[in-house]
Amino acid sequence: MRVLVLGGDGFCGWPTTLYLSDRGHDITIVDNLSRRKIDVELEVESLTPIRPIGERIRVWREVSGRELGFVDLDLATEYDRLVAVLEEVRPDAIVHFAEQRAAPYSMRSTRAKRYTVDNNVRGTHNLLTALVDTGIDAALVHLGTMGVYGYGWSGTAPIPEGYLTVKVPTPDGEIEREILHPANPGSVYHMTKTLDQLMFSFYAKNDRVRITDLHQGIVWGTQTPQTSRDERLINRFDYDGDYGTVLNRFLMQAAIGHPLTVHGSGGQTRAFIHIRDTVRCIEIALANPPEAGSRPLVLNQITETHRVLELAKMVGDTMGVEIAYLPNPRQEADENELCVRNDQFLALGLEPTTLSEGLLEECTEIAARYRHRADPTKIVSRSVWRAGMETSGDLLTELPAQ
Ligand code: NAD
Ligand code: USQ
Repeated sequence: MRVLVLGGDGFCGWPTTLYLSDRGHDITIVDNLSRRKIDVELEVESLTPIRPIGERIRVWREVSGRELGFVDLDLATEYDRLVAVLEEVRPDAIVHFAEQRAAPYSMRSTRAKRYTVDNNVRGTHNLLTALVDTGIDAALVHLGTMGVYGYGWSGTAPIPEGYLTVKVPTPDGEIEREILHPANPGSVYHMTKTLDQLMFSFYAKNDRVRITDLHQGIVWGTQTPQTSRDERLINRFDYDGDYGTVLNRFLMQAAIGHPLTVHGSGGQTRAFIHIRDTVRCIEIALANPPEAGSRPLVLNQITETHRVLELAKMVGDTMGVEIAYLPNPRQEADENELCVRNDQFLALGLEPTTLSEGLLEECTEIAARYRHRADPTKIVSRSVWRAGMETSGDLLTELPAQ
């Protein structure tokens, strides 16, 4: 297939690009490199050294013999160029990763809130209108989030895959309907994903765009077999208070001897998936698009759920580091249950990679290899959900000697 990977320079997009290329698909990356620019703004870098995009593509050609296209384009602001790229590439499928994806970043300032909404909502809408405008019938696979469902709303009831069956009282008795699961976002970032869902519903209904929305959990790990082929292909490893996600942060913190930064009591339960399963899920979704005219296909892209404290204890016990209970900078429940259906991916052949399979060690090894690149003053999360919320001071200001 000819596949456009929007956001193909990012943490999920780069390994997906290499995986799909390795499987024989023709890939063109579209990315405005905004994620790299946000690193400059935040004065932090991926723990792993990320090579410039041109070098990444050159090295992939050297090791695999395969070409990758690249277009530096802003999905949210360069509509005419987007249309031109679609007309030139005429993709069979599009994978859409190209959004501002950090909840803490989206809450750090009014400017960041406005940027996140403008970037994500306009980008997705531009893509949908461009597909209609050009008449290109490409299957669209979008990376959504488990966070659209919110946490705790349905107690211990399993979260369905996108749609909830409800009974509607009418004067003639109850009728049954399937509706989009109520949206319950916990950050401006998550809110943009709930808006994406509405746009997908409309364009699937009105214009018969074929859309799969993957409600992905927190991705952990860093390398895939493809990104491991050459150090210059290495994937991102975000560890800072805005972009680092919880399990990778704990693994990195343990590797540098930093106490594990549990927010509040650590009772939050979240869904997780390893990066190797992310790329596989995308391949599965590309191979199984919905029919034209049907509602968006929603798949929960997760393999397991864990409580934050349980993860901290597991990492802390294995690696001999302490847990620090910090004031939670987010507005979120102290504790929640989470039970998630993921039957569709399992039925389509996903074989889940779980926490216990040696990948924790692999990830810790990478963190240890690049520990010298860590800036301990970037670790504590300081983006607060409401002005005046308390945050912790730095727990370390210098890297401890090894
Ligand atoms: P990332 O920030 O590493 O990658 C996103 C890429 O998109 C970046 O390379 C960025 O430069 C690009 N981009 C952003 N806005 C753009 C625009 N307007 N035009 C062109 N390119 C643009 O994020 P990621 O972790 O790879 O996440 C990818 C997608 O998966 C996101 O949509 C995110 O919401 C979703 N997701 C991520 C996780 C996770 O744990 N990382 C979990 C669930 C869902
Ligand atoms: N947390 C800690 N300590 C930390 C970091 C986080 O206790 O050092 C807690 C947070 O308070 C939160 C939970 O861990 O309760 C998860 O936080 P996270 O930063 O790992 O994940 P989140 O903000 O939800 O966002 C990440 C990705 C986002 C994706 C989402 C999937 O950045 O793109 O959409 O995971 S999900 O959480 O399923 O919605």
